[in-house]
Amino acid sequence: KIHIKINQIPMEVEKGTSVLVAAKKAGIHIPTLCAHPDLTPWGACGLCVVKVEGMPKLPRACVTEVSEGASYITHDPELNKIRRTIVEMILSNHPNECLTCGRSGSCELQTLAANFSIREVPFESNVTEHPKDESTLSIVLDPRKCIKCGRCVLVCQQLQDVWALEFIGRGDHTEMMPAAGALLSESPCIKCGQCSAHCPVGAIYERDDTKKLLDAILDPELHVAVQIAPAVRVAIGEAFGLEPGTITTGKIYAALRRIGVDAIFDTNFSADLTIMEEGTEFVDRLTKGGVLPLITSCCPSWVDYMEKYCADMIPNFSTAKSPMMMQGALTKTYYADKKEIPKEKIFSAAIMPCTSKKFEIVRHKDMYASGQQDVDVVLTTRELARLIKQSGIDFLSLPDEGADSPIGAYTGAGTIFGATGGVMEAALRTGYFLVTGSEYEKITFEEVRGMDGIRTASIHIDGKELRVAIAHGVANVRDLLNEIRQARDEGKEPPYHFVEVMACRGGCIAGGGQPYNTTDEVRNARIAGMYADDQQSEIRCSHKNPFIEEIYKEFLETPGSGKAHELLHTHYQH
Ligand code: HC0
Ligand code: SF4
Repeated sequence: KIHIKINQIPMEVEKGTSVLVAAKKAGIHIPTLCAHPDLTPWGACGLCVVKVEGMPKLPRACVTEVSEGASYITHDPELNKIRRTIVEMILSNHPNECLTCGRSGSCELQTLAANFSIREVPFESNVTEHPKDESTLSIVLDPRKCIKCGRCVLVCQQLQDVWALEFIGRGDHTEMMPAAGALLSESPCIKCGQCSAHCPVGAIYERDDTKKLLDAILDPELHVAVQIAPAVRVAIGEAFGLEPGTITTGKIYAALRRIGVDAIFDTNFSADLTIMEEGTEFVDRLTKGGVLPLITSCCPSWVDYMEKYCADMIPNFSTAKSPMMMQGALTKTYYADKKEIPKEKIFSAAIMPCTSKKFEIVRHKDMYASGQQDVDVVLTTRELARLIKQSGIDFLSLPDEGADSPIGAYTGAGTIFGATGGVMEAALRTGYFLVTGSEYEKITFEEVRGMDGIRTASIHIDGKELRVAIAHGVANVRDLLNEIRQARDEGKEPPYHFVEVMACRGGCIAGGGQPYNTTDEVRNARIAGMYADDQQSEIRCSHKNPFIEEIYKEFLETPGSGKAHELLHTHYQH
């Protein structure tokens, strides 16, 4: 432990703690535009300068470790003046477009300018002209608004190991963009949107598709059906002042009805269906000697990464579509038939925590399994929050409503898909039943939960050992894949039977389209919300969802049937 004083308050902190983090522990907020708890600090913006008693220079709190006996001053009129000048200089290079900026109201630079009472900028304005990059369906890059904090580059390189964004150029001319002037669509970008979730300003943001949904609602010819993803329900409340992890499922349904949607379904229903299809595929491979490990494929950024960088693993991928795409295909077939609505008159929308889902809906011709585009538009959690606000809905005072039938009811297994390890746990609950024919009494598999980047566990079912592995955050995947490849190339038994991968740290609860300010603390709270939703569910195993049993009986026949393959499975390409 190290003993320090911050603003004359004595405190004890762990060795290696930065002054920035120590101050936060003392309840003192030092401003910064570049540091983020997910990323290695690099002292780029200079806003976090502090004073150390007895020392002439002003160290940057984010990259300075506390030293024994030191006394730090974090705020005084002189430091305020320095910080104000830094903000003014950044503003002189930043376009004055707050009114039409997607980050207005949540922009960290705007907040600083407001807090420092900046009324005019004393420096000459110098905004670099650069066209927007709108080449992907998921995110928009607006380099003119970039303040060169580097968060997007660090997240793309450190958390995702993708390197789509790089520091291009030197000094004042540095730009954060794909190498060699390429567009994002030509870069290795996997559309995870983590850059947009970490950008403090409006330089990278989700493509806004709210208008597409509103236009469909306005069209009297169209029947608008919306599904909501597992992770949305534990995060959207943050946009209305609720704590991360608060479950607001019933209010989301109610809000969508008031916005004018005709039918409200839940992606969690299809998560249960995915378990039936993927679970059957797994048990089939296990018992008939198919390619193992089976690797989950419901995360579109992970699919994009795999197709681009590890196509040799395609045989390992589950052919089951993601729950979102299954739900879309069923909306325009099973539901359309039941309601006697022509499928071309159905507009199918999805609310997702993810920017990559915007691209998944057109990623392969299999995404048109109904004969139409199965999902017409994807809105992220952030977009839905805006839509609720612009619709004049007081979210917090909404009643809790239910989803519509028959593809709206879900089990606890469906909901935990949103957390890292959740797909694995849901699959094990049903896998146990598929293998043994009896129910697993304990229901939960705590050994696959947690936030370690790679987790492995041995599960014993019916006297057989099942080895499973879970990775989240693409940077954690490489070692795991190499271990699997090595065993394969040496003709050895695979090190695992079943592997779950999610591209974002924490899983979908921390997807690139979730409310801002996601840290591990927030991730853990949202994950706790997912497990609480599971715990309070009456039915907690996918195979026990009565509507799943019904859809097989009425429409899909059996898991893995020809019809199931036609609608619910997909192909991958090199
Ligand atoms: Fe996910 Fe999904 S769990 S990818 O993380 O599998 O986005 O929340 O909707 O499709 O269900 C995201 C979240 C989903 C899908 C589900 C899966
Ligand atoms: Fe990198 Fe993901 Fe952003 Fe693409 S979307 S640039 S992969 S962080």
